[in-house]
Amino acid sequence: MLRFETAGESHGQCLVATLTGMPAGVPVSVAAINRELWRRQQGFGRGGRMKIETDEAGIAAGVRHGKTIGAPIAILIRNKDWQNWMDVLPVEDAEAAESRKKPVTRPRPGHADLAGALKYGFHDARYILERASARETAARVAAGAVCRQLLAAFGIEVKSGVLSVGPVSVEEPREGFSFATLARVDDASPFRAVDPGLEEKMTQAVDAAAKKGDTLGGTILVAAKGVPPGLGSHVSWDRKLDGRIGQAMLSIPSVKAVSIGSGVSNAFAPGSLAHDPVEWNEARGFFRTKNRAGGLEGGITNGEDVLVVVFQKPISTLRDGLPSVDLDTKAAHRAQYERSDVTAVPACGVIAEAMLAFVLADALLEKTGGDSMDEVRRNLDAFLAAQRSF
Ligand code: EPS
Repeated sequence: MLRFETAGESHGQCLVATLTGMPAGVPVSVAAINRELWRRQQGFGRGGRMKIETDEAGIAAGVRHGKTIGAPIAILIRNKDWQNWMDVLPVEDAEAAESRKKPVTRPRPGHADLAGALKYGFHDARYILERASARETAARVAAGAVCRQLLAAFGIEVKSGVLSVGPVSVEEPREGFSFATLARVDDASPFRAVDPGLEEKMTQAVDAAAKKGDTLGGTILVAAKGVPPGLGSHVSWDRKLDGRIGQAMLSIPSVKAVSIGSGVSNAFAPGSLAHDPVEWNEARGFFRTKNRAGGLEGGITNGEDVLVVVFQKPISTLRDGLPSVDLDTKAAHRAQYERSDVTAVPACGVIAEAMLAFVLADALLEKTGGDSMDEVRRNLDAFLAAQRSF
């Protein structure tokens, strides 16, 4: 139903997001998009680039008088750093352009540099890293911010919080995490940690890594509240919503694993403790006494909160460079250093929220159909009424 694409390189003119398939009449606030872009730029351990940029969305299409019109939405985010790279990455080739290039010939293990250079046939990984850079995620966050506004109109809220950075971690409770785990997350804090008491230790861990020229990954809980039952389907592999969430999360740079609810710890638990008992009462209908399934059974939402844990590897750019090989000479050489972050776990949480908002908005529209908000609302209300009288 819903599609989004991004274009743009880290040091090009701008990033672009297009979002197609939104019904007409979704209220869109540019300030709310900019708030999400601000959140993505925060966090202790970010590199120098975040001091250069103040990301702001410009909507070029699809929104008029504060509401979507059903047409494709186009959002632009300018790169302030472009002015420092105009001669390095010009659109049209120019005289002496070759001498202004900033080639990357010693690929970073863990980065797209080598795989991309081999695949696209470049002996300079510059074009690869320009697009592989996590800068692209600003455009995702902008598109996701529009999806959040659709979800908010139906009482669905998406949030995240950092569970761990490097070795500093909260423990998963026996009943699993919940939306309430996120109650104390403060967007203005250095880590957006679910336990603010851990932020000092996280700061020390990142400081210690930075001193050694090292980097740190971490884990994040991403959750959605108010999700109706019946999104996704068990009937085909590609309609299972947990699979679609997994794909969306694994597409985020540096994310290498995803757990739906207590998916990882359930693999080590007996079935009697892994699953969530079903109860029923007049007020709530069917519900669960806990939510280790993360709100998804058979690839279908069950009306409980959707819970996802995202695992981010440490950033692959290390100050001293890991062992690598020069693309031209094939001689052993330390990997090249490019300005980077020591950790970006808090930002990863904001990006994961955007991706979850997109997948849920897509699944909601798939369930309801509808070209206008009125139609979506009518169809959703009818489905929910049928669920209540089941
Ligand atoms: C990022 C922008 C990039 C990096 C970082 C995230 O900007 P620059 O390369 O100019 O410093 O700071 O990207 C990476 C860590 C990476 O490996 O690409 C951003 O906007 O989030």
